[in-house]
Amino acid sequence: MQETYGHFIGGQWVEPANHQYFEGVDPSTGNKISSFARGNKEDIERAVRSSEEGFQAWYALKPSARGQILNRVAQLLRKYKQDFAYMETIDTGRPLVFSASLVETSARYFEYLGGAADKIFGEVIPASNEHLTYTYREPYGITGHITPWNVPITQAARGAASALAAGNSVVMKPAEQACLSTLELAKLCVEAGMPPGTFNVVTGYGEEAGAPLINHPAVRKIAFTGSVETGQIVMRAAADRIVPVSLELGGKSPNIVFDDADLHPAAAGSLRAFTFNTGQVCSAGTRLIVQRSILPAFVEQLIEEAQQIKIGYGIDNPTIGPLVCEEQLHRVLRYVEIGKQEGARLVYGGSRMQEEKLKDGYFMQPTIFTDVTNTMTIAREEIFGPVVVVIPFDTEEEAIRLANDTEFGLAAAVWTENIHRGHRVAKQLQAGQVYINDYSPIDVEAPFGGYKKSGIGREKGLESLHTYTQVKAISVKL
Ligand code: TXE
Repeated sequence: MQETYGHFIGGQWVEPANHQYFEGVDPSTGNKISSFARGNKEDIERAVRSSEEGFQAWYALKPSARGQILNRVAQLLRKYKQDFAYMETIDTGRPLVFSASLVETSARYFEYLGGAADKIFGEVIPASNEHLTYTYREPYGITGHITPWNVPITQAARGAASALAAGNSVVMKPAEQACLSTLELAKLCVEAGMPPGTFNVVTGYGEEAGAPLINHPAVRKIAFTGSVETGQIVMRAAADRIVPVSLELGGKSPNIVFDDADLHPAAAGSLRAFTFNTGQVCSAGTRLIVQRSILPAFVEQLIEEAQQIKIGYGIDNPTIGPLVCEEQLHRVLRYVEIGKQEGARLVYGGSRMQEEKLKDGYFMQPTIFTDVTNTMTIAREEIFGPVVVVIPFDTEEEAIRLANDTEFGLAAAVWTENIHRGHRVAKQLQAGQVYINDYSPIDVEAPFGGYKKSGIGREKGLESLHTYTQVKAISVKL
């Protein structure tokens, strides 16, 4: 870890064109951790130019050679797991043990997609008897990635590993709130043998560094994860240039608990669903839809579970750490006020932590609202903090209707001991991922992405290789 970071372009640290830096802050203490380059259009220009060369060198390699390098990245991530976990923790506040597990997930992205690099097949198509018709899946060239701050290491690894496995080069603009691990990951890729320029990182603010990246004519594919509002800006920019865009946006994911569910694991899982990473997860289960007959017992169990949560500095391995920055804390607390004003009943939490040790950090209690209707603001808008709304239902049809009554569609869950009902309900839920009797995003092998306003396209799994390739059909007269 360095005191000052430049951009990572062409395999080296590069000073920002305007010589300006901004401070990264540890959300547990409010203390500065490092200074980061404040990128602008000139820096993006430089990164894209370098990435053109990077693409030529990377795509010239045999697919299996690219795969071997990606596998080496995975090995190095494991070798430096503790260092990366520490960086993630001081940058985001997340408990160290979870950061370490996310470094392992990141290694898995490189390993899994590295293994796929030489298995991106075309097809022979029986079009006519006089022709041989076949397809190639080809990379786009330079891909531009804009990532958020909630899980920076896996966001960076997920997009980069897929794009690189497919033969593209990458220019990434991580979120200004947490960019440390993305920079170090790009450096690690060079250590693993990736040609310089294949994976460049420009840090800075959205409008200054993100906008020139998505508008750059040489960037042939854009991948964005973040808010719906910024996603719309990204999509408009992509429309102006007619480049493909994949978007992974927000969520307000329903988590349905039927009265035949095993109560204890359902309550524990439902608590994890909205508190993991202090609720800063796009697929968090934030609308808890509970069958009325078990509502009092379930809420009581949920509160009991919430009381067990330890809040503290990520480095001390609590259950949850702080929110990522002061702005996010205030945003979440504003939603708590809106919930109260709308008539929802606050039955647990709802406040910033006042404890002496925690008062300078951005900590808040897990928060549970009952007496919520699905039309309230706190049931409709993504809060992105450890806040859940509990909504009752009577029948299976009503549960499905409530679950789907949202403009989002990223994830959903169903808790029931009735296997027929579990599958039946899962099939009717409008979401890109559905969990039955669990609330835990599936590992790197399964596709991930949103229905409705939660996004377009899929990351993760082999499906992500389709996101980062275009198809060419060739026909030969026999
Ligand atoms: O997001 P933004 P913010 C949601 C969550 C959160 C809210 C706001 O509800 O509370 O969004 O977070 C870059 N051109 N999610 O403001 O603005 C920006 O620099 C190009 C859900 O942090 O979308 C950062 O790198 N880029 C989400 C990235 O976009 C621009 C995770 C995301 O920032 C830009 C994060 C512009 N004009 C927030 N403006 C999820 N789906 O996981 C900003 N950026």
